[in-house]
Amino acid sequence: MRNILVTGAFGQLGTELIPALRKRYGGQRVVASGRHLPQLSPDQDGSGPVVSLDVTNSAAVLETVREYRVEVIYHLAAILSARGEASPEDTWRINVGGLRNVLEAARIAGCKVFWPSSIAVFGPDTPAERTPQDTLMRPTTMYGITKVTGELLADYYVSRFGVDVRGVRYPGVISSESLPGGGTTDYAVEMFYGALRSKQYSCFVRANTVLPMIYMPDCIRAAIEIMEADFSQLTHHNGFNVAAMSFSAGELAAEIEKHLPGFACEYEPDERQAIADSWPRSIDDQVAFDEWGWRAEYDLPKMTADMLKRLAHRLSTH
Ligand code: AKB
Repeated sequence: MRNILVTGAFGQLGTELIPALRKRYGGQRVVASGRHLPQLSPDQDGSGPVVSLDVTNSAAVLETVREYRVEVIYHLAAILSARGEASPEDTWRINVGGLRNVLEAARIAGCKVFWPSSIAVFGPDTPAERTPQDTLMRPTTMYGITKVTGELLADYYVSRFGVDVRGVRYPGVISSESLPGGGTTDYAVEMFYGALRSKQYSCFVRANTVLPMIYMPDCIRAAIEIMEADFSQLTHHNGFNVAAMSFSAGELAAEIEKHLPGFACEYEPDERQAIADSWPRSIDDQVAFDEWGWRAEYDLPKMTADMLKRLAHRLSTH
């Protein structure tokens, strides 16, 4: 039996995708890889293979794919939007170079690939409300530019080489098990930590900033469902819009306060405000529903209640 390789396995998505894949397909079949290997958490420790892999090293990517007899790659390794503005060179090298190396290895070794794009492919000229699947994509961040390039490259590998590459455009991802790093939507996760730890948070975007978000269980389900969809039913392959909820930073604070009375959120916008302002406020994901049946389960109240419960438990036990 051939195996599944996850790159960027110790980031925000990987931390929860790895256990989900191991539960579904078997622990020993799922190879978790990262440039730097962390101290293994109890649920990762011993639950499956772990390997050090720098995705910018094309030979190492192909070697790992061959050594572990990989048939599916979930390629998550990337630099996010805010960090991308601090290091545009590295962002291009890792996001575009890394993807190209993975696609080449997939072409040579006959693998199927999942690659996440982002709402960052859109820019200030894109319709901001219920942004359609196929629309203007002129992002103003390096991260967004790498994601548009990635979507085009992934589609090229589908049409030119017949490689099975699929993916979705994630909105901001909210999760209880690990913090995101270097993104613009990070405030939506940090706010929960601030609320539980000290009943206060200083938010780096304005209260009226509205962005699309998704809760991690939906995010993981989207990755698995698109990969298990019937390829012949897909017209699009990469960059499916997936929506779950849209809310302002102030609405999130108010929802948290319902559970934690006295929670106080202040707003001190920084340079990330401009990035947030260039992205859509809500997403139309009808095409994902039509082609592979996508439907989100979590809205703002349901996500907030679950997130507070899980994070409170995690913070009290770590
Ligand atoms: C970011 O904020 O950079 C990411 C994203 C929306 O892709 N969370």
